Amino acid sequence: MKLVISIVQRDDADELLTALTDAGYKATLISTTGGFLREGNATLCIGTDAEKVEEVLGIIRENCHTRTRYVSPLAPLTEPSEFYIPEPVELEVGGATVFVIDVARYEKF
Ligand code: 2BA
Repeated sequence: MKLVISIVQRDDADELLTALTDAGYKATLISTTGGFLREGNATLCIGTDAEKVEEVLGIIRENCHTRTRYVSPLAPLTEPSEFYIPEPVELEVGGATVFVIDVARYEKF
């Protein structure tokens, strides 16, 4: 058995969850925060048989979209007389960051 951990953008999470459950997969949605942007994102945990992982990855690929974000970097420490005009930096965020890990044991009580 494998555990697919997929970090996605919040805007894609509902659609992805629906597509996964419609295809018969069980999933848990956790609200998470990205360490770099410090913005909310979503993490889905999907436990499934090893031979189903590629299908799960296909569903994730179809339902998660890359978006461009512009972020203003923090001002460096400057002398009071110096002006700092921040240049927005372009970032490509998502579609999905996925980890597939082996499950040592799976129990349901
Ligand atoms: P964040 O950490 O908020 O990162 C959002 C986006 O900012 C990233 O998109 C990437 O384009 C950029 N970014 C992240 N760290 C950076 C850095 N040190 N320098 C420059 N740009 C940086 P994605 O790569 O698509 O990542 C989206 C979210 O997936 C991340 O949100 C984080 O929550 C998660 N993630 C990505 N890689 C991860 C990893 N190796 N381990 C754990 N979580 C990860």
